Amino acid sequence: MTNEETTTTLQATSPGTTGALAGAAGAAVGLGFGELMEGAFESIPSLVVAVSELLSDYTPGDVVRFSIANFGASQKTLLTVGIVVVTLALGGALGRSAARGQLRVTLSGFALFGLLGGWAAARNPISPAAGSWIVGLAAAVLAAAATLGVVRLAGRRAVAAAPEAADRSVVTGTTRRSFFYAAGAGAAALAMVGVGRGLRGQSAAEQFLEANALRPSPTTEPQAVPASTTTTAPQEVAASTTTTTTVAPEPAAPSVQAQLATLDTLDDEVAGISSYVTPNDGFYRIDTAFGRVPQVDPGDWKLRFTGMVDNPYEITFDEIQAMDLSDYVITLSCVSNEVGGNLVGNAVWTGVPLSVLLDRAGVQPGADQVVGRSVDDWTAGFPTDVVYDGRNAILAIGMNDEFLPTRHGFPARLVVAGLYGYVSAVKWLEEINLTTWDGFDGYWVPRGWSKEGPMKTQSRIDVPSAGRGLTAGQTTPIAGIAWAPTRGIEQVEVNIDGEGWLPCRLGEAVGDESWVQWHREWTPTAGRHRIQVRATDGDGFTQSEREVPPAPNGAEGWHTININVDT
Ligand SMILES: Nc1nc2c(c(=O)[nH]1)N[C@H]1C(S)=C(S)[C@@H](COP(=O)(O)O)O[C@H]1N2
Ligand SMILES: [Mo]
Repeated sequence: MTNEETTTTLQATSPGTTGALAGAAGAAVGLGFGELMEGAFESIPSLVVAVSELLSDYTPGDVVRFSIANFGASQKTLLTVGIVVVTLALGGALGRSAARGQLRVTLSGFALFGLLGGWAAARNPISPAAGSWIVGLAAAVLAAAATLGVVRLAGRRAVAAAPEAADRSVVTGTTRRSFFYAAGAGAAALAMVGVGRGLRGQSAAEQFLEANALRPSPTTEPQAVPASTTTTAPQEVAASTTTTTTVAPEPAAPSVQAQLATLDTLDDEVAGISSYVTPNDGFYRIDTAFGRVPQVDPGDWKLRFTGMVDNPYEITFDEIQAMDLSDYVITLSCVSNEVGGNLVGNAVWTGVPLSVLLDRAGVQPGADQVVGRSVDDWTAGFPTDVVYDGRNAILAIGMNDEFLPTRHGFPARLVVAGLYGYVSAVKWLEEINLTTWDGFDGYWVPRGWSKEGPMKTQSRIDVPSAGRGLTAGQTTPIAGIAWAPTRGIEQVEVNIDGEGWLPCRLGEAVGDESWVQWHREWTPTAGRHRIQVRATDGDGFTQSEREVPPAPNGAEGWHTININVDT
């Protein structure tokens, strides 16, 4: 390369490239600062997370309903990546303005960013408002300073290298130099993210979980009878008899732990079937929390009973642990679970009946809705009747013999048998509010999902799974799960190639609020086969072929798989 060519290259560089690089790097510095602060202060949310929450809260119901229903993990990642990309792009545009000397545009742009970030962080129910605003605005100041810094440095070097090309009103820089400085700012941004992650450390919730184990549930005590039967029965007896007779104690049913110990499940028998109890780390997770799930310090936490009750009260985590805890096997499913989907799990929940807690509060007449509210201000409401109709509606602190994992609602959540999670299963619960049915709509209701969410009867084929090689003439299991809490599953049938419904063998289950495993052997011929499943619940209702999408109140239809069998 000759000297002359070098000069030409320098003169040809555009302020646009320099500015875009500088602005994107500046925006990265702002975002990185947010991550650093999130790591340094437990209550400050990441700016990216805060903006994700903001966007998801203000997304019109229809969009949420049809494209990002109930926020699974992949939609969240997409949104987060999208926010970072858009922020860098907008930063780039602001950087270009800076390089063209339109300082006012750049500064007001970053100021808007700061206001948006501060507002998004401050409106998060867990974060302190003042601290959030400071972080948002400081991030914007740093972003603007980094942008202008890179533009300056790159510009100055260009002027020094090619003085004859210098135009004071338009700062030019070489692509290489601006890239160098922008990369420096970008590295600083990444370093802040790294340090932030390093600082994050263990939350009080995680420390508690590491140091404490849920006390083992008794294997000999009778299974808890829903409180409605124990509290209302004596009154009925007193009203109908004149002599004072004591109610005979119920025959001691074996505890859930004892039942589980001898339960004849299909776990060991059928390879590939969903285990009867879903392990905690394999249990689906659905919630609106972005980034780290809420970390609740059990030492500070209280659950409040409010609204239309005679005695509003609060209860601590220690007090709940000291109560009469029982185990309940309850299947939980998400309303957005597609036919054949995996947003469903079966767990042994440890807790106390909600009726016991509500009776202590004294539910007032007309309070026909129970609304649970989480520390992150998510809400779900269900009819007060379901607490007293004999099903298990519980405040849970344990899941499969452990305290609730943070992902699943530590320190306490609701689990109501027979209701989809979106109308009942509040995680990180902090308030139970009694109100009227019309007095409040839970989080997903104004977003287009039904106000009532009774769980539908559903079944799923686990094996054979598409893509796994089967050989003609070799017997193989067809197996899966079926659920209809609180009705229970009466029968499961499969239909192979439309040749008629064949009954399946059911595994044992604890009660009617749990899913059942089902199984049938099959010796296929070579070629393509279609397998369908349908379940009949304890009410005698059989799943119909009609296909219904998840919105607005749960999917319907027969799970159908197509399988190729080799010769
Ligand atoms: N705080 C809070 N609780 C929540 C939600 C939420 O977004 N926030 N989502 C609900 C939904 S839609 C479902 S399906 C269940 C899922 O519970 P899991 O994540 O423990 O499986 O939690 C419910 N509880
Ligand atoms: Mo859900």
